Amino acid sequence: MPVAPALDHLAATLPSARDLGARAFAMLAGLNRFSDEPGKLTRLYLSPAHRLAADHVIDLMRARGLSARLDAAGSVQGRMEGRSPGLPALIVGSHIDTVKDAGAYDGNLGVVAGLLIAETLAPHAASLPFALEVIAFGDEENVRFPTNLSTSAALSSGYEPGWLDARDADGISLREALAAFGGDPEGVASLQRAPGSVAGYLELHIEQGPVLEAHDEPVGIVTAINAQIRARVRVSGEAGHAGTVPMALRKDALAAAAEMALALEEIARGQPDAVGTVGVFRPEPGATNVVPGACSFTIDLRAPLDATVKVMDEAVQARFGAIAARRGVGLTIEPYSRLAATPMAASLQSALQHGIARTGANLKARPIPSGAGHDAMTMARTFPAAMLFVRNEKGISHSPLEAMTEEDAGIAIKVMLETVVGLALAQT
Ligand code: HGY
Ligand code: MN
Ligand code: MN
Repeated sequence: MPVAPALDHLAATLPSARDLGARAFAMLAGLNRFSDEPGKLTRLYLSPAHRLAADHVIDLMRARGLSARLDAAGSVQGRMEGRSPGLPALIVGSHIDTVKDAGAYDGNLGVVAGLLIAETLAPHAASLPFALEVIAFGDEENVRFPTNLSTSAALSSGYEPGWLDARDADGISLREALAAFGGDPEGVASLQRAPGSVAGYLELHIEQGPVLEAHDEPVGIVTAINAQIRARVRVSGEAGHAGTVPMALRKDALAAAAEMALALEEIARGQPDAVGTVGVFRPEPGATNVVPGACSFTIDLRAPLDATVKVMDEAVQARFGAIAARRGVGLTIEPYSRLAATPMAASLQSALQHGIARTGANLKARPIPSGAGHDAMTMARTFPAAMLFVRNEKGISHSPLEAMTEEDAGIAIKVMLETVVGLALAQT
């Protein structure tokens, strides 16, 4: 079929990287007004700020020709039909939930990129060989509930019905929070997409690491996403008077947990390209003059290979058990998240390489692994998925110090746009 003249014309009239960068930063400023903590960016899954941000994204989508709705799991789904209704969708997405006191770009940038791509392609939708969808997932950070990329899992596979009964720190269940948010707990199961209904998933995301900056390159193509295990650990000892219990008779839960945290650090240091983190550490009762009777903490183990994560997991179990036995304290380790190492689709990696070439800029298509988890991991379970990384300053992320340049944002969104146009031209 001859290339639709509109697409050929479109390819020659795409907005510049500079223009895309400026529009992206303006859109990010608007989106990041919505936070649950004044003066910080905190937007946890199903929070009031998440709902305000979701409503804002719905408005942005509708203003750009997408039909848009909040889905049963609390994500925002926007869709634009292609040259005929019901075609498989090319999805451009990321997440709008954040960690506590987050940076402005983690997740949000990828959603804004999708909006700008939709805006550019909308006038030519009737020539597109696929539907275009933009999705703002809502639970990628899994900070509020012990879930695991739940909202993208709902569309792909691996959504665990038990998550609906998980409770946050205030004892609110995900089911209750989702209903109050305007989602539909009973409707989550029907979000799952048939394999043929999604042509592919593309996600633009800040690297959150130092590699691109070290090579002075603005973008990289993700080859695979690291495997990870997360678990909750609870140490139970004996609370006591800090002034009277002799050291030799103590069952100090915090001291035992601290020794375990250092053991975890040592285990991770001993494995190739592995990382291990204790991010949450809660001694009880938390009073100066009380020997802690209990201590709960989380562990997060990651590595490029499943086998390495398995070795670390087994070493942690053994070392933690030995520490607990020696100190006479109780120990429970409850894994709540396991993600296998996830290669990105070769076909979409080459589409991104082609997109980089189409920009005509002198850009390298550096292959780069991802240490951070992303919704692309779950989407890759069912559909071809790929990610483009963009440089961010010193790789700092999950911090208000997260920063990037408008110029790099524009370059990266231009690459994403050219990738989508390239996919359309190739299928026309
Ligand atoms: O923790 C992660 O890897 C991601 O940023 N949620
Ligand atoms: Mn992210
Ligand atoms: Mn993140």
